[in-house]
Amino acid sequence: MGSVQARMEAALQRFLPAPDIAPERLHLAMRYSVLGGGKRVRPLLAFAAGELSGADPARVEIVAAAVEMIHAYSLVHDDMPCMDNDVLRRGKPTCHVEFDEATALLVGDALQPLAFQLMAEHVIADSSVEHIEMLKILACASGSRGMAGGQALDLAGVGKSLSLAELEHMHIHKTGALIRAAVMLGARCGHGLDAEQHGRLERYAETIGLAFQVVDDVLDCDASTATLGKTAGKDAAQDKPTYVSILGLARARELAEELRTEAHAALASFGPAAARLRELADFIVLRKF
Ligand code: GRG
Repeated sequence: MGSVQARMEAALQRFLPAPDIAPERLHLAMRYSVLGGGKRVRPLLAFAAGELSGADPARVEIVAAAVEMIHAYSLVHDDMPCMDNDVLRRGKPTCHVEFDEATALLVGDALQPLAFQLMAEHVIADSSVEHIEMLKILACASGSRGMAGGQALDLAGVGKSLSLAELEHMHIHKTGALIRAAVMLGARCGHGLDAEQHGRLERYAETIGLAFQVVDDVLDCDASTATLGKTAGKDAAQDKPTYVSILGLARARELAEELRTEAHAALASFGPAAARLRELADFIVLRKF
């Protein structure tokens, strides 16, 4: 994990505009929001899936950086006063607090196209048809039928009681879509998987995407602000429906374990090549931050 995280930090440093290029303040804010923090779970998943499909790590680095830029933009916008209104992210002041709201908005506006530019201008596939398909995967995962749509459902759910199915539907989009894209794009950088194997990998990705959110909800009421590097206890304070509010803490923990078992089952026939994906399912469920 450490080597992928270090590699990603160096890659993102290179791919982001330098802070002395105009407009300096925007570029500084983009770098502030992307660099020097975060678990890099999505890049780790992309590299693990790439390992499974025999991908060239130089290709995986591109898709992993693109996904991480979309993720970073989503956090910057999510923290803004018009959305979740938070002041702490990755252990430091949120982008709009450190800079200002207009800059935070522009950081997201600029990171999103930069992700697509990066994928468009590097060779990440053997054919242009596959290359366009990969761009489409990221676009769909980010848009109104993916992450942005999930965020809309999340905002609409504040103060309401949701059923478990409705909560799951929201999270499959808000958090799950980008996690799934990270796995599938990493795998598509290689060429060793057939349609049936892609299906099993998708099942793995969807399962850990949900597990990630269940654990996030558990940690929100279970861990401290200092450990998380973001404000703990916010879901309850904002009267947000979560796995913990619907199922209770003990059942939510059990559900995360069940999802971990399901994720392992989806990988069963892959053998040792899926070792990293298995480890990441464990990390996602057992993490404490
Ligand atoms: C603003 C269009 C738009 C979307 C925002 C994903 C999202 C949608 C908002 C994030 C809100 C949130 C805290 C969701 C819980 C799950 C989650 C994505 C947590 C943060 O991801 P980590 O834990 O963060 O991977 P790090 O900092 O480690 O990268």
